[in-house]
Amino acid sequence: MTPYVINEITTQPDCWREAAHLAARYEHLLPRRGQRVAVAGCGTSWFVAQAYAALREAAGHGPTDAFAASEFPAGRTYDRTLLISRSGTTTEILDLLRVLPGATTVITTVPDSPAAALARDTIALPFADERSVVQTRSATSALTLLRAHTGTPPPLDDAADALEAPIPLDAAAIGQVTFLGSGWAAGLAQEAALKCREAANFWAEAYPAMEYRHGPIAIAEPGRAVWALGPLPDGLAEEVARTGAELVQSRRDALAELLVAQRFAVAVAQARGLDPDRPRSLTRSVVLP
Ligand code: F1P
Repeated sequence: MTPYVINEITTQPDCWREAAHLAARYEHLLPRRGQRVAVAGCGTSWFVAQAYAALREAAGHGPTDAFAASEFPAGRTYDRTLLISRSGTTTEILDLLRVLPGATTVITTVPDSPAAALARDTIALPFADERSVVQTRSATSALTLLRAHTGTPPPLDDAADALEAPIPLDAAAIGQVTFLGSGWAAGLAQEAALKCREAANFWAEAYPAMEYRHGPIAIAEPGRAVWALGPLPDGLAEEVARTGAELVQSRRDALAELLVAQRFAVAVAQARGLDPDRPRSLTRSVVLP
């Protein structure tokens, strides 16, 4: 049987179109320019939060902090707090919603979830929900909505290309991948690495690109790879080449390049005889007793 995640990956451009339209419809629920904003999530949703925070600040919309929901600084106040949770059932998200003061908005694929009931406002993307445990289109659609709100439309041409392009590494042979990205793409690099760990039990790491020289490069060697989401800092490609590791780079928008990384993660799972929809030790969301 074809894994659900394959259909979920390939339908991302359609979901992104719809998500970008929602940015206009939910304008009144999204942060205004100049507001101090916090955004939190767990797992994939935390990495979406990181990417959005960097995007919003870079667009000049105001200070934006991203937190793992469990690490939200108690007592800190913001003009708006966004919580991202596909399921709307994650324990840390619900715990946070119970204590947060002020304007909270949940972005979820499940409009009647417990998180939606606790939040002041809900932005729902039911069309982007998944059957796979592994998040793909729900996360990229949430980010596309938030990105559209900062003024950037979805990179649909690059996404179409990313879904057709050959997977740039031999999924059956490569031993390790480190994903790198700068600014908003640092969060996307984390998400790409998480996809590999979740879907394929594959050793993948991620760093802000300029951090890579500060230790992680020691892992690079022949049979391993470094994969850039977005442009690399000057000189880094040459340094990676000297290690003997493969370097993957493209001109695609970093969010579109994430689709290639998602496809790679599924290819590794399949090469290993694993079901990428049912990752070892994972459930759709973490619900603690
Ligand atoms: C968050 C999450 C997923 C992860 C795993 C457990 O869920 O951490 O990112 O892949 O399946 O749950 P959610 O709060 O976004 O529903």
